[in-house]
Amino acid sequence: MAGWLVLLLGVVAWWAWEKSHRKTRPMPAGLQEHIDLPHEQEFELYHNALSLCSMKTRVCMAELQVPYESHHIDLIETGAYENIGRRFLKVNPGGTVPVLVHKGHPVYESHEQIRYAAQHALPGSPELIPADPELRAEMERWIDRSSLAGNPLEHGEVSIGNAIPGLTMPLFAAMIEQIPIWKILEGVLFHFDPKRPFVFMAFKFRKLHRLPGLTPVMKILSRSRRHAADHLDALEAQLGASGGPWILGEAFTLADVSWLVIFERLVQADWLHVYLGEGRRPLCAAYWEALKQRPSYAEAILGFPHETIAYGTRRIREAKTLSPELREALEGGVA
Ligand SMILES: N[C@@H](CCC(=O)N[C@@H](CS)C(=O)NCC(=O)O)C(=O)O
Repeated sequence: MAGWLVLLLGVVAWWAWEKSHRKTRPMPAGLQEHIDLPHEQEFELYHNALSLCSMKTRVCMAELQVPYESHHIDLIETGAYENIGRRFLKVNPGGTVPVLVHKGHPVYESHEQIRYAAQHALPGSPELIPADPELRAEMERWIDRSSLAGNPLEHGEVSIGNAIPGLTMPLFAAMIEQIPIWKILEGVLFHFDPKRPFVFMAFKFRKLHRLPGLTPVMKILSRSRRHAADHLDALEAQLGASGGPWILGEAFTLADVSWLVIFERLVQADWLHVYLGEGRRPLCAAYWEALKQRPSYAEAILGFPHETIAYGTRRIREAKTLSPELREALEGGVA
């Protein structure tokens, strides 16, 4: 009995010590000149293969042809909670990726990172911000309409970026099959938002085919699907108005950087056919084909393959093929 008590006290003491050394707090967006981080290159990027926002900053750096030191940080979906480890929290006490570091100073929030990188790229880098103030304002609106800001499961009506986490839930559920429970437990103990690890636990226990039984998840999913459809309709109209091939017309801008990764996630989570299949939104379909031809797509997306993402996409496709009920639950209704 005394032995158990000592063990229990030891565990609690360890947890309390760890917790006090893994303090997180929301960080302000943009460049933090007062923070100095160790660095070797002018630009360094802390990012994750799956993360939508990380993909965006990688695509931006590739478009600008700016080299950077790459630090891959695992999230639980790709294998471990490295983002809430003591080392990474020194880089971002907010515990999220991506973080762009310029001359040792971090820039937080991917939509700020792409703006910052485009303004501080090397001389001779391609221009991704239009000089014309009206076009620039238009570009900003399309960046905002694809950014992930605030609570990732709310405000999908404002931005498709905030509808994406909801749409990614089946992919999370599939990927988490590959991750041992004890790794998710680390999140339960130390994550800044304890609800998130619990959701992953629920996915782990329910498994993909029983996802439709999780009513709150299905509510978020169907709301996110509706919001995504509305944003894609707006994009279809914009591509028609601008004449394409890009959002603002002839010039490829940060708005396109920001939307490229939205389409990539629709592929990864197996939604693309729902939104663009059978001739739906033909201008978006042509736009996505054109985006995939950009060298930045090969470099920043295909260049960072991840086994667990590939497994997750395969798994969703197989599960929907094997179970028409699952397909109907996930895909039926609004497109
Ligand atoms: N608004 C932020 C979002 C950052 C964010 O939430 N990143 C996610 C990955 S896309 C993350 O690091 N999540 C870690 C976690 O939930 O444990 C940005 O645009 O950079």
